[in-house]
This record gives sequence, structure tokens and C-alpha cells, in this order.
Amino acid sequence: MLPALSSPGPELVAKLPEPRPIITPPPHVIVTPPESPLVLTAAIVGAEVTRAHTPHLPITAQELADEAARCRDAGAAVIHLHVRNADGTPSQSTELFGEAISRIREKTDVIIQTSTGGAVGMSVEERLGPLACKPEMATLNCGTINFGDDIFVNTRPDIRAIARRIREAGSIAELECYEVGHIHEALALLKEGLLGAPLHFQFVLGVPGAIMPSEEVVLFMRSQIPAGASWAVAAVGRYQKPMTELAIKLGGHARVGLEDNIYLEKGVLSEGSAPLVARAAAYARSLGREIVDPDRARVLLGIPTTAA
Ligand code: KMH
Ligand code: ZN
Repeated sequence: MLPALSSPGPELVAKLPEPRPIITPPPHVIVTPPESPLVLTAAIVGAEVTRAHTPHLPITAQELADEAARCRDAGAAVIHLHVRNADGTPSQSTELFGEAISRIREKTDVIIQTSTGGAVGMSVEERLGPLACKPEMATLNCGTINFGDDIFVNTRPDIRAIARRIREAGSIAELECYEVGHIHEALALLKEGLLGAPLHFQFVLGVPGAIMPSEEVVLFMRSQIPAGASWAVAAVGRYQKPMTELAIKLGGHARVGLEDNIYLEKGVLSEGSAPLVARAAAYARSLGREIVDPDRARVLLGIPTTAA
């Protein structure tokens, strides 16, 4: 005979577990800070991408200038600049930077931020070539990382030497942080008097061998920077679009471009960096963020306008 379903025996009732309280996680809402002007940076060439990867890579000074102007029209206020030799290999030559900078200056009023990172394997002295052009901004890489299968070496003495040289050139440093510890290194430089406030951080996310992109990572990195500092996200490859959008939502700045990502969509090459800038700008406008022009960006970043 089947047991009655409605009335389990007393021994069965006694074995049922205590009901657990239902815990509802707090709602996850991102509120874009109002009144937060957005500085978009275009990294138009870099040191690693080649014409074999994409035919849309600018190489000559004229191509770099044309691309810088297109990116400015699309909403970029800053051009993160590397240069190439005629054969496409990366260079940190003062002369090539000088040529590219003057061609860019003929066409557009963007802030030019020269790389002091160059390419892996370059000596520190070689990397500092563009500082002789006294750029408005220059990158300061704040630590050593595995960079794919290579090592991007930035020893603590080297970082300090580069910081001094950036200051001597009259340039504003952008602090490239590929790991959380790099932020702490930048804070040490501030304490040592090698950097002046406000600091400008670039969280570079997704380099194979360094920190990977996620919302938690961005929130944590942001939590480590001092009040008054600015921050931006540059994410690599397929992470570029979602991390750019996250940074824009969170009130940060953003960098896009072929240096970090050559695709507009999966399998669709971006025809230069300008379409990537235009897409980021459209997203920002949809959230009501103001995209600033170079002159306003100069004020926000503390760049003396006389040097422009
Ligand atoms: N090309 C990378 C090894 C920078 O521009 O300061 C370093 C880099 C960083 O691109
Ligand atoms: Zn770079």
C-alpha cells in the first residue's frame, strides 16, 4: 500500500532541514557621474601591429597626421603617438617623431602624447628620443610586466630616470599601469617629488601576462588612486569595446585605437582608429557625457596652453 502523501510520518518531518533565509544581493547599478567631461585618446599606431595584421595602419608622417585629424574629427582630444621607420618597424627616433609632430600640427590641434615605452627590447635612452621634441604629454610606464611572450622592462631606477626626463622636457606624464602595483609605484613617485599632482592614470588592461579586464578590476584600480587624479582605461583586443563603455559609464576617460585593437567587430577590421573613436564618442553621447576638445582637455589635464 502507498503511504499517504499529505501526512508524512513524524520521523520524516523531523529530518527536513531548517529553511534558510533568502538573501537578495544588493542591486547592481552604475550611475554615471554627472558633469564629467570625457577625454578620448586615440592610439593610432603603437609599436607591435603591422600592415600584415591590418592594411589600415598609418606608418608615414603624413599618414599619421591624416589619421590624427580623422580621430580629432571623430572626438579624440589626445593622440598617443608612436612612429615607424619606412619599413614599418618601430622607432623612437627624435627626427621621426619631430616630422610626425609637425605634420600633425599642420592638420589639427590635438594634444600629442608621445610614447616613452617604445617597443620591447629598446634601451631606456632609445625610448626617450621623442622627449627632445618637448611633447605636451608623454607616457610613463610604471612597472615591468610579461608582455605576451616578451618582457617589457621598467625597473624602478629606470622609471625614476624617465620621470625626471619627462619633467625636464616640460611634459605632463600619463601613468601607464598594467597592474595594481604600478599604481602604488606611481604614488611612491609622487611622494618622492618626481611627479606633480594631479596624476593621470591609464589602466592598461588585457596585455597577456598582466592584469585582465573586468569591472571588479577597474573598480579596484580606481579605488587606489588619490582624489583629484584622473583615470582612463585602455583595454586590449576584444576587451576594448566593453571596457571603454565601462570606463565611460563610470565617469573615467578612455583610449581606443589600432595600437590596442584592430577590429571594429569580430572579424571586421576597423578602417583606422577613427571609427573606434567615433563609436566610443557615440556611446558617451548616448549617456549624456560631454566629449571635450583638445583645448578643454588641456585645462583638465593641467597642460600649459602656451606649450600647445
Ligand atoms: N609598446 C609597448 C611595449 C607606451 O607607449 O608608453 C609599450 C607601450 C607603452 O606602447
Ligand atoms: Zn604605446
